[in-house]
Amino acid sequence: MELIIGPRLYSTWSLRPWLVLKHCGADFTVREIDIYSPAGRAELEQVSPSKLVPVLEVEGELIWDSMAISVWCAERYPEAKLWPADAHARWLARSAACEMHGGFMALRSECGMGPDHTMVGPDRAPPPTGEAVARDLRRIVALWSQMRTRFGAAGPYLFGQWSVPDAFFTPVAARLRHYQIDLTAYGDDGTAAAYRDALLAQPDFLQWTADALGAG
Ligand SMILES: N[C@@H](CCC(=O)N[C@@H](CS)C(=O)NCC(=O)O)C(=O)O
Repeated sequence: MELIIGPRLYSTWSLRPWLVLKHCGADFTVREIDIYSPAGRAELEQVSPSKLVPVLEVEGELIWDSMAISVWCAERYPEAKLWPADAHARWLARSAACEMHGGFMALRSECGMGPDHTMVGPDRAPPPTGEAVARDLRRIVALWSQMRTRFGAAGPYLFGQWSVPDAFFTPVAARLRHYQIDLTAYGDDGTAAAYRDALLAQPDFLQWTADALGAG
């Protein structure tokens, strides 16, 4: 089984399924493609049906899209409990992960990741100023605070124990750090910031960080 990813320093989409596979204890190799180089682009054209990363190659099939890979993982590794056991929490966890998967476009574009802006490493950028990104940040603070308050008693993650939404929000935590965003300006009473810090402290994310900086 091979996970094909973009550069670890800034491929937010690639980080998500990698975290999910790690949480499952899956035995997989990683192929990192420099999608910003002509040779990497050519390789991507060969290996990815959508011409995007990530792609999981398993049993002769290519599964593209980070959510599709996460859904496959939940099927293949039920013991990893990738979604909360409580039905109500599970419904909301799926909503939260899907909201991240398909939304927060202003945050993504104004606080982009790429060769000049990395998810890991010491460089930092000034905070964003646009109203659209402020709306996204207020929504993230509200969502994180509500879920943590309601479901967070069993652990530091969004629904207490680690689940798929944590993988999807880890790149958001990295953007908040890189762009030095003060969440209190968006309504946080400290709950969202504590969750951000829990995501940044995940051992698997620290491994990704070390690998990214080692390769970078
Ligand atoms: N919905 C896809 C989005 C994947 C995506 O946008 N990947 C970016 C990587 S950071 C990409 O491959 N970009 C290459 C390009 O746009 O040419 C997923 O979740 O896997």
